[in-house]
Amino acid sequence: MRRIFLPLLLLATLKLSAQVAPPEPFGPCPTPQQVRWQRMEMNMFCHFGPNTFSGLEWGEGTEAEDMFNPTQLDCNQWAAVARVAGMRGIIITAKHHDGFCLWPNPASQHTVKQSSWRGGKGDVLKELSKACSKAGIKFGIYISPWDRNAPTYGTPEYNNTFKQTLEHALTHYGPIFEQWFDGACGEGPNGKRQVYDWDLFNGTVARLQPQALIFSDVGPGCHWMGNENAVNGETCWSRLTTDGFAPGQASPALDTLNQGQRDGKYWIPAESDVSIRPGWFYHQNEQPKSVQELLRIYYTSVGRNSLLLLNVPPDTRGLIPAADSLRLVEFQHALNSIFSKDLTKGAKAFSNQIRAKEYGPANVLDTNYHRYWTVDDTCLNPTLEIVLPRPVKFNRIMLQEYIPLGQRIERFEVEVFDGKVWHRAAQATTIGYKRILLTETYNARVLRIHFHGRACPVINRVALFNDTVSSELKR
Ligand code: FUL
Repeated sequence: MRRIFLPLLLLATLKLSAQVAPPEPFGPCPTPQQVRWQRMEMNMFCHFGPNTFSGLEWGEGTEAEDMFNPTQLDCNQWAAVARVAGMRGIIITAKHHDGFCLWPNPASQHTVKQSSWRGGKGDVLKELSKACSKAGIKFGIYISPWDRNAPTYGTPEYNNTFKQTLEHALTHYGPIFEQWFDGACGEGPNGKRQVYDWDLFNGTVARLQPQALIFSDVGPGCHWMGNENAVNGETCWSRLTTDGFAPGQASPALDTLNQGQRDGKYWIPAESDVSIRPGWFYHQNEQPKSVQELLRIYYTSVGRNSLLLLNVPPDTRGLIPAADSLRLVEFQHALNSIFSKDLTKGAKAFSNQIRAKEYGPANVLDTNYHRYWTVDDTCLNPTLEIVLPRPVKFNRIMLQEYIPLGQRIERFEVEVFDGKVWHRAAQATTIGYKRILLTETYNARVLRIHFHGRACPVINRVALFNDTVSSELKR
């Protein structure tokens, strides 16, 4: 009797607990593509084109096609550098404002085909897309709507030419993970400003590459976060109301882009684009940023609920210069030395409220992305306690919300017990996909986090790290 009863009882308990439903999603939520994209965390941007050779940042559009003449182009080297640096994707300036196309675009007379580079047979998009797929890196393209070369720019006809440009680039180089649009707009030869047909442009991307995220000032896939220094708002909602706005001059205010909107209607996460060098394009006399500066960039972008798009410009040979690739190796080494050792190892987690066994607090300590701690729907202010197996020195606290169920936390406080007294270590607002708090160095035994949610918190990770490379960074 006992022998039958026990397994049955166990089964019944398991079944009962398996029946406890997860929390309802809160507010607008990401699509599976947006979740996959956010989890990439860091991508590489490559500005490459006639400006690489002229030393300009914005080409005039009148540059001779022959100006583009990389002597040793090797996109496998770019992909290898990206991989070593921990980047998951590469986005290239397939066409910048000067209009020059790095692929033989039949909708333009200003492309690699008209140049004498490789006898007019060269195609950077072909080489890079191949190199990326070989290296297991995703491939994305930046195609500037502003075109200082196109004769029809400034007229409605240009929108159709631009659509054809998109159509060609989006159908010849395999899957595109992100289509990058900037909002820059100028006047055409007729002296008129172009009126962009964004519905046509976005619709073309959605039709041909439905899985691609569209970046612009206002999304719809992900949005510019308002500056080019990768300093995201400490409060950063992945929500934005973009109705009535457009990329460029009609975009929302910069601080709105920087912080997102608590009650934004759509899920449009932030992307931080920044260059490893002062310019976007390669200039001989410029140097890459220091590891300290790159770490700062990481903390104020990835650490504040944003994806980092780090520009690393190839030089006139068509290679990423040694100074930059070396710096990226050092950067990756620093990230690894900080984040490969989660100091909560062996810790135990407790909470004052539990929804069901499968949503227990221990879930915040494992690395399974889809396992999270959550509480009853009505409990908006639970407390989580992490008891460390021994006193642990740390100065970085990482938290992650399980964003498939929306962004729910609007405030939280962290207290730390060092064996004698409690310290108020941090007080912050949003978490989102990832938040890294930069604190004093504590020698802690217990960590207590008080969450304040707009709906019951859903937290999939809490981790502690000790950064000895840039411990002077405190925010
Ligand atoms: C801006 C452009 O004007 C810059 O040249 C650069 O490409 C930057 C990433 O986007 O809109």
